[in-house]
Amino acid sequence: MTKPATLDPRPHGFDAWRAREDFPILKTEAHGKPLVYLDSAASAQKPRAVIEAVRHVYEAEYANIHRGVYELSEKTTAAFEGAREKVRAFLNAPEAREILFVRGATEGINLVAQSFGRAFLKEGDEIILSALEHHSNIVPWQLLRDITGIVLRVVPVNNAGELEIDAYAELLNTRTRLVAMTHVSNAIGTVTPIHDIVRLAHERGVPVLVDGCQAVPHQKVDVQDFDCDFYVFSGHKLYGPSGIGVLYGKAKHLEAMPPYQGGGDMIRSVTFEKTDYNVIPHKFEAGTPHIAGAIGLGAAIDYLEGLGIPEIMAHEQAVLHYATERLSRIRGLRPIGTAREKASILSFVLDRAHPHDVGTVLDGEGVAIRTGHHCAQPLMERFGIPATARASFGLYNTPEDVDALAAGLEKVLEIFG
Ligand code: 7TS
Repeated sequence: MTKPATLDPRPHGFDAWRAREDFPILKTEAHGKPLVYLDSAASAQKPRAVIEAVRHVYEAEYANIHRGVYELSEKTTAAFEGAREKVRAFLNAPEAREILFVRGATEGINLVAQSFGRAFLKEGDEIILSALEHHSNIVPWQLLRDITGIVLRVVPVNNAGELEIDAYAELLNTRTRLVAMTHVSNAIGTVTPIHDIVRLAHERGVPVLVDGCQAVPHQKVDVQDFDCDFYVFSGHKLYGPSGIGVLYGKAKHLEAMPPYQGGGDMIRSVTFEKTDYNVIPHKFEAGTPHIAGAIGLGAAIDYLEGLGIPEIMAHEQAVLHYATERLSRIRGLRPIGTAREKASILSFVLDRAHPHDVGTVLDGEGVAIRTGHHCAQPLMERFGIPATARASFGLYNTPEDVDALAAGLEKVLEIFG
């Protein structure tokens, strides 16, 4: 296949065509056609380095952690804690004890809602969210609202899907106790101005939780530079295993917060009368964790840093621009989300076909995209639509993938046109 002249294959010191070789699944077929995977925002595919790291754990280095006095358990513990250190460096967090392993972003947000929220928030206190949020950053706060009587305030977005920062500044008031905001919208790709969000909140002494699920795969994240109080992401969107994720929290918050779950590993001593809790991070890691998952996530971080995150970002931005231009030539296609700053996520609707029909026709062509509300129903409502078709690009996507998407959409028009 010839590469479109509009996109130099290796303009950024990054070779996506070579990187594709690292992902065995990209050699598979769907409906007898080569798989064109355009759903990395839902979950990214795994490079061989991650698959091998997980396999190595189970074949050679597996035992339970933090408890065995024997060599094998010590080795596994060292690998698990080594992964924590890799995450610390990846986020540029000051200390490894500020990195909590959780099941994913969803659990990380629920942890903050149930621990920080129940301990420190009371009736009438306010939390600010945005219209861009994934349900994972809405529902945990509603559960907290049902228990405590807090009030949720929502920052609107403009027609391009950009956060209305002036409205945000106005929502901040003396009752605001927390801001919980996405870094990148999963549904439409908008990148939010995290520096401004944090600065304005901190001017009022309000802590900020950032949902970084869709940011970490696409850009360098530095929690000290952002100065955010909490940052969450899921391993599976970062080319790592599913069932493992990260909650970064400033030590001063994590130390003040009560445990989220009780069980093994999170205690120092237990009697029937009284339990002394362990230090952070262990206080928040009750029970046997996803050991191989954490180690696999560490391998994913090594892999990405080997390729270069700025280089990956430049490549994905080039693919995004190529796709935006290419799809603008599809008759009746309307992009949803046209923010100036976007991650490589492209949502759209066609005036002649429902997104689910678009997804089904594309599937027949081997092209995997996500259709639906993307767990962001309030955002769909904002745009007056029930659903979109969404193509999301990872480091392994190329202009040929965009061409396959465009060809599939032409087929949709033939059928529904
Ligand atoms: N926050 C954002 C911004 C997300 O995109 C997602 C998942 C979550 C939280 C929840 O992550 P989890 O790993 O705990 O489930 N987003 C998507 C998506 O866009 N398509 O499928 C899942």
